[in-house]
Amino acid sequence: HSADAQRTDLMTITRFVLNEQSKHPESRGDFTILLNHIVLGCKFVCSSVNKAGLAKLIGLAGETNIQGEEQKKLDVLSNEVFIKALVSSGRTCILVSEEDEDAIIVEPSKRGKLYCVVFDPLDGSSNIDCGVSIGTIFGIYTLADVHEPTIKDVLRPGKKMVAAGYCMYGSSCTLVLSTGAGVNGFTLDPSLGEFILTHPGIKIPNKGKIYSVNEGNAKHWDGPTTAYVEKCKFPEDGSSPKSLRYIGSMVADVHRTLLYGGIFLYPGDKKNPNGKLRVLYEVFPMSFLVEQAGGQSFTGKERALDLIPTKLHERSPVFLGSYDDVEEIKALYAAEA
Ligand code: AHM
Ligand code: MG
Repeated sequence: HSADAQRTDLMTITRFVLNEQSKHPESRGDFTILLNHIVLGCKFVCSSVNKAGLAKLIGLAGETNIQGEEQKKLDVLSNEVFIKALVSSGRTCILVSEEDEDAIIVEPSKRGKLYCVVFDPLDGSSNIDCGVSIGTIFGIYTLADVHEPTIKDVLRPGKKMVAAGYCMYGSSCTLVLSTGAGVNGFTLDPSLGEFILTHPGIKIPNKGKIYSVNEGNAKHWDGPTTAYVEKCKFPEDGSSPKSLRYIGSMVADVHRTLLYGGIFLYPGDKKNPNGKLRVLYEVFPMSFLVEQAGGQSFTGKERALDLIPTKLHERSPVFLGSYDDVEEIKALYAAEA
C-alpha cells in the first residue's frame, strides 16, 4: 500500500466520543448527542465566520441585506446558534453564555439528561472584523442530583467539569476537546463536513520558549507579574530570552500554548484586580484542557480549577501553560505572600 493511498478509515469526532463513552457502561449516548449539537453549532459559526469578509457583498454581520433587513452581528448570531443547538439537543437544563446577563433555564419539556453548559459563543471579539482567529469556548457540568436547576449548579469549581473544549476558527477550523481522559484535537474537513482526529493525545511541552501577555497593561501590573515578564526577557540563569506572541484571542493564544508550550498570562492589575477573563467559560475550560495536557493553571493565589465562583460572570487572573513555566510564576507569588 502506498503512503498516498486515500485514507478511508477516518476517526470522526462522533466515532471517537462514542468509543470513549463505551468505556462507561452507565452511559446511554446522552453525552454523544450533546456533543453532536455543540459540533453542529461550531460548523455553523465556522461557515458564518468564513463568509464574514464578504459581508459588504452579500449582506452579513451588521450590514443591511438586499431585502433591507438588518443582518445580525457575528457574536449575536453565534450566541443564538449555540443556544438553539444546545436546547434542541434535549440534554441540557441550564446554560450560561457570555452574551447573556442571566443563566438560561431550559424549559422542562426540552430537558433531558441534565447537562449544564457554560460557553463563550464567539471569543476574541476585537479580532472579528480583521479576519484574525477567533473561537468558541465551552465547559460542561452535570447536575449533582435530580432537582430544579439553579445557578448553584454552575457556580462550582472547574475541577467538577466533566468536559471542556474550544473550537478555533482560524486558517483551519480546529476543535480541541477533553472529557477528562487527555486532550484530543479534530480538524474540520470542509468537503466532508466532519471533524477528523488530527491531534491525538495532545501533551503540552514541560517548558516553552514563548510568553503571551498584553504588555500594554504593564504600567499597572503587580510585582510578581512584572518580575516574571522581566525574567522572560532578561533571564539570569544563562537561558535564552523567550519570544513574545500575543494574538488577543484567547482560543488562538491557548491553542498555540498547548501545541508549542510556553505560558499565557492575563494577570490582575491595579485597574482591574481580577483581570479580564471570565471564570466560568474562559478560565475554567482552558485550565481544564491545559491540566489534561500535562500543564498547569494558576490564578495568582491557587490552582485555577479549585476556584469557587460566586457569580456567573466573575473574572479571575490566570497564568496557564507549560508545567515548569507556571511553576516559576507560582514561586514568585509565593515569595511575595
Ligand atoms: P471578549 O470575550 O470580549 O472577546 O474578550 C476576551 C478576549 C480574549 O480572547 C483575549 O485573551 C483577551 O480578551 C484579550 O484582551 P486584551 O485586548 O485586553 O489583551
Ligand atoms: Mg470572551
